[in-house]
Amino acid sequence: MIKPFEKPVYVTRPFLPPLEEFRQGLQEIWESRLLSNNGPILQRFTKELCNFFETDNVCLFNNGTLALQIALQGMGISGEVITTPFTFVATTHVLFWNKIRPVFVDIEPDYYTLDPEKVEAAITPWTTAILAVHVYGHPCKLTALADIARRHNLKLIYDAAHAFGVKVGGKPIGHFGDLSMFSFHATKLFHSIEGGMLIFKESGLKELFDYLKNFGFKNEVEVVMPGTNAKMNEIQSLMGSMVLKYLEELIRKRAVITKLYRCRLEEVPGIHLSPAPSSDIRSNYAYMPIEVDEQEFGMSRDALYEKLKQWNVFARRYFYPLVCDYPCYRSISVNGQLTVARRAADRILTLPIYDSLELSDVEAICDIITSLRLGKA
Ligand code: T4K
Repeated sequence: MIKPFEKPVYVTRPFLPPLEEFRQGLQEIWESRLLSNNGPILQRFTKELCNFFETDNVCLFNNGTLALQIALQGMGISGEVITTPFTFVATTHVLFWNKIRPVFVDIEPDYYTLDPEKVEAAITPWTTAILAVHVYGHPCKLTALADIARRHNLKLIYDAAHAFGVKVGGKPIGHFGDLSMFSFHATKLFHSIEGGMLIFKESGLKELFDYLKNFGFKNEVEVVMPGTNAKMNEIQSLMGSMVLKYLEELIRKRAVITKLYRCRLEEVPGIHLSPAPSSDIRSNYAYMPIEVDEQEFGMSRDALYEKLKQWNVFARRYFYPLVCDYPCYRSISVNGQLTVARRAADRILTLPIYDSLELSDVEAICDIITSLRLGKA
């Protein structure tokens, strides 16, 4: 008989730097009394990220949603944008806030990213951009999407909210496409409590994004455009800067957890995992998605999700329902059947994964899942 966990095991827990380290950082803020508006810690953190991403084209924001919303506005994206319905709602909301029509197309079945063939088929004279998501940190079909964007003269924008630390062919994932947005939300592998970042090709966008996130101020008396307020503050920057120091260690720990999950679950009938990534990809192990086949497993994904709660395990159905099924987007016609996306939304459960999750807890979660299949639990 497997015992329930004494304390809830959540899908994620944020990494926190040692409190004493953070306190020392706060000391600097207490002395300067600079809390926001392009303070010294934000400037330092920006430089650290420029080094990390090997580019000067970095702009920080108070969250990923506003970062992406401002990106679309600054780049002048309009008309229709081809995107995925299998994502967090914010990916679509930023289009709505820019009065852009989302065109939802299907995803591919291995890594759940936009299917390039479906993208190409959905292009119309009104299409101005592709907004693809590196969902779970899985890189999109980068070459195929870049080829389509080039041939049709479209901007290629990546929602890389899940992909901090991912590299492809040795290059940081932010180097692909015209622009990438990263979320630094507390639930992410890398976080700054809340926060967001844009990385982009065209250097000229930096000034524009800086205006847009700070009310359009050029100086004390000049407002050059109607901007909003989307600035990252000093405490967020401090947290981000401290977490960055631990990033490699966090990724290493998650790699070990992922390996154990894969080893325990890949042979379980009715549980399907994405293929291991190709050797040129450095993963960040941000999420641990499994697909549950109701027939083979003997229980639906939703039943498993509910059952796990009885053991104090709070997995999540990222991403269910599909964005196009939320009432606010239901009136938008979708392109094609979205067969793969619907299947993913109905079958995927994301299991707990975070640096401080003990391997013995991973074993216990796998024991619960396998025994539920056999009807023993
Ligand atoms: N694009 C994509 C593809 C995204 O996934 C996201 C965000 C965005 C864009 C937008 O970026 P941001 O504007 O958020 O920077 C969470 C996050 O709020 C959201 O940031 C994230 N995606 C999404 C995938 O997940 P919830 O509603 O699932 O979070 P919540 O509060 O239920 O947290 C999940 C678990 O994490 C909790 O059960 C316990 C744990 N937790 C959470 C928080 C906030 C902690 O232990 N401590 C914490 O402080 O949305």
